[in-house]
Amino acid sequence: MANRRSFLQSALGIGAGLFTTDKLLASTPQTPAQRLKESRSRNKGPAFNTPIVTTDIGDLPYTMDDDVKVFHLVAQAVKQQIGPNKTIDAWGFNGSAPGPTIQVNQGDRVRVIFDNQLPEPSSIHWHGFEDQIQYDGQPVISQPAVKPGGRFVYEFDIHQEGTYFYHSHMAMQEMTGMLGAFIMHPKEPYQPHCDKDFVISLQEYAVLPNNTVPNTMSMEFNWLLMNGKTGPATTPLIVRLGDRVRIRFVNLGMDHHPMHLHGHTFYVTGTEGGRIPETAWWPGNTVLVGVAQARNIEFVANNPGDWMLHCHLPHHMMNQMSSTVGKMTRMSGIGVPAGSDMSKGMGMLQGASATPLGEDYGPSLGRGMGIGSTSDMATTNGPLSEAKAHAAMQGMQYGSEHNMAGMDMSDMQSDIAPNANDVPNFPQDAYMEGPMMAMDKMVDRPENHGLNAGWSQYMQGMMTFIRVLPPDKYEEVISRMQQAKRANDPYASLLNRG
Ligand SMILES: [Cu+2]
Repeated sequence: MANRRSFLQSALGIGAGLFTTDKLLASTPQTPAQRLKESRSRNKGPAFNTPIVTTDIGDLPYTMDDDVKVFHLVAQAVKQQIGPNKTIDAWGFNGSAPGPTIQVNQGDRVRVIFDNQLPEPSSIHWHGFEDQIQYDGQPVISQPAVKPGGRFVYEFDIHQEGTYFYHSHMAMQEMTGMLGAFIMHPKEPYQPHCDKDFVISLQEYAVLPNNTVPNTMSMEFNWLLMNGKTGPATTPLIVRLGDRVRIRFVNLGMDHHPMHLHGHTFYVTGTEGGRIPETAWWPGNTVLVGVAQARNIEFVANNPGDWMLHCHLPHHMMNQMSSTVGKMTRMSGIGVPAGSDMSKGMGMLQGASATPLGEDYGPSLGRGMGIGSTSDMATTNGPLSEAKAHAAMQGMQYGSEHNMAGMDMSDMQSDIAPNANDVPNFPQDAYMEGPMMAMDKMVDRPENHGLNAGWSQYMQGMMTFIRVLPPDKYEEVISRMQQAKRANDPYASLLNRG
């Protein structure tokens, strides 16, 4: 009964505003199982804000200076591994792109010490903040540009609530990864209580197949990311059957993303302007997250299964999309350039002079100025000689199973109909799904435990799972996540609860 009484005190909001999330979590006497049961049965849960989980990214830690929460945000060049065998040179914050999520409470005083370790000026804009002009982060217009090696200190009294973000206000820096989520938890916790709360930042990059540097001028994107990872490297969202779940999408790129959830109907409960009154929530299974917008969705995960959560633009459900690659095709008869390695079979690594992928030509994806142009120049983003390709794709030269540089495309024949070549529209451009693309082992992690073998062959681009697990499977996955003891685990706040 003691637990019950404590729960009711919490539910009634007694003293709720006085507690930070961490303090309240530490002092809440119920076991996680009891707490989840209560919240499921009542739909009006304990009066605390569920800490946010930013899969694959995590949080920016803070220290206290009297009553001020102090964050130290460092802009820097980062190596961001976006998928198996694919690491790009992005610009981000504190080791990742996107940068770590900042979580504060409404009413907090917040200081962000910003250090610029980039080779050019920068500054940080706080997207959606009703802040003072000197902290708005527009170089020269509202503050001095922060020079390489320089520092600027931002100060905020947090009076808003909702899903916000921070980013460089310089367009090319935005396009190379300089953004992060900034969550303002409300003083009065949202009702109904959500058992899980996730942030997913949506990004796209244009990176040529054998390169590491995003082409920030390009309008043709071939890597589509959630929290800095592309499917199947995205870490699934783990929830327990019956949990009420909130997902906050943040978009700071060049494309809009219709985010679609399988198996459930959700309500849109918040925007980049904060909470939507309940009377104005609208139901759906797809929410369009436009550029510079945030969209919060909530639903009760009442349908067990491994459900896809993904952008529904077909070209955003693929990796390595590039019109300069040509047909990715299969060994199926006469006239189809397949059946040999990537260089001979597809020509994608050949460097004949004056071709779009030639040795003497920075490939297109927006960068080339036209064949023969005197403005063409060698860049870190090209060109595509086989030798350079192999140097840039060392991770792809594993054992025979994943030796893509010397890949035998006859592997792809196994699931093709004998008359495939007689069927109009076969082979499709960039047809890449199938057994050859399975890489379950390469993306193995506790959160993937129990997925159907071969799952990874049909998950690419801006895709992940929300795994709605019955109690026994949920406990098993959570236990494996705990045993992994990963440093700076983005799931730490959830794992520490149990
Ligand atoms: Cu999309």
